[in-house]
Amino acid sequence: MRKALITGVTGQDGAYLSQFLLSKGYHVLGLLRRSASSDVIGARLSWLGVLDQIEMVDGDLQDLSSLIRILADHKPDEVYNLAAQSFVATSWQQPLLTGQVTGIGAGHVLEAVRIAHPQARFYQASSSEMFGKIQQDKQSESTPFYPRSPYAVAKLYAHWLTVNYRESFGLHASSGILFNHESPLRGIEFVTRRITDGVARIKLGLADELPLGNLSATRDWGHARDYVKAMWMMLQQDVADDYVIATGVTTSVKDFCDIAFSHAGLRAVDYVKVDPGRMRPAEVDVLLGDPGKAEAKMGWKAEVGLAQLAAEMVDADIARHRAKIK
Ligand code: NDP
Ligand code: GDR
Repeated sequence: MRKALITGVTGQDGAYLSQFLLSKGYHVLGLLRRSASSDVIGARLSWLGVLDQIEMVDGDLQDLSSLIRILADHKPDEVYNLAAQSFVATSWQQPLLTGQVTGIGAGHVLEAVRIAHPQARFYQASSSEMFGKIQQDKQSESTPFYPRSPYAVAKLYAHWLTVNYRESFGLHASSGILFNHESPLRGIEFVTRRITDGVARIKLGLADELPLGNLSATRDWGHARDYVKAMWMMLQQDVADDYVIATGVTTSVKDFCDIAFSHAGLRAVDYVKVDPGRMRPAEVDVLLGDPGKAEAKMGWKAEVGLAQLAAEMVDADIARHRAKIK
């Protein structure tokens, strides 16, 4: 039975990747950091019905010794480094913590692999945020990076360290440059989920407006379920490499609002308010990915379109709020 270690197992992608790997017959190990709220920490895994099929191992991305011990004891075939301080807005409030976890933390995982189990195949969760102030209209693996937040700077460190460990030590280390991907399990602070949760609360009479920040930013949004499959595909390649994972379509925050509100029979214009306090110190205005390499080399293609994604998220949020009201 193949064994995979997932850091960030309690997050959105960790949950979908666990479900995907379990369906492929893997033994899944999840890195779990100690929390005083351990009763709620597996909520996403429970939602997908996979929590009790995962072996949790105690560790933290900031604690190298715990990672070395896990790699030495369990010798996983594949290591997926998904753990991060992943919210861009918070990275201006906690830039150094973000650097420690999102940047140096990836270095800790790479070191643990190099020291304790270099045969493991390694996946790094890189990000389209690294393109930041875009240097080409459509971003591919060869587009120069221009990070616009402490988060993106930290991700760039982790990205290049992954490339460097592949070239220096021969590790099978791949970096997935993933564009935004969403789902009903998206964290509530990210814009799509803020919108679909807001639609649900307005629809059920629990709120009468939705404050948002920059409505003109555009993102290339896909579904997390499609994207975790691409992570796995990268580690099945004979030669490790880096891949852009995206849909090739970009949509503004405003248009996402229109799609989500209209799914619930509402008009976004009646409820969305711009709150200047939600603007970022430096914005990534437009992102649009070119997933051509992933399709040509791995046969990967996004399957879920934006309307279907938004509908699934709105329906899930309405169901959640209905269950609370009852
Ligand atoms: P989430 O924010 O949902 O999950 C982050 C995970 O990291 C959580 O499991 C969290 O644990 C864990 N974590 C945070 N700090 C530590 C730490 N010190 N030690 C161990 N674990 C820690 O992120 P997503 O699932 O959305 O994203 C997964 C990865 O992909 C992240 O690295 C993100 O930056 C990256 N990414 C995401 C994209 C997206 O659109 N979703 C696009 C491109 C890249 P806890 O539950 O305990 O807080
Ligand atoms: P992003 O996602 O920063 O792209 O990072 P987020 O959903 O937070 O923002 C997307 C865009 O929406 C604008 N926006 C708002 N954003 C939030 N969160 N809340 C609001 O009220 C709001 N109003 C407008 C933002 O300014 C921005 O332009 C996500 C994360 O998952 C990263 O970890 C990942 O690396 C990238 O996607 C790819």
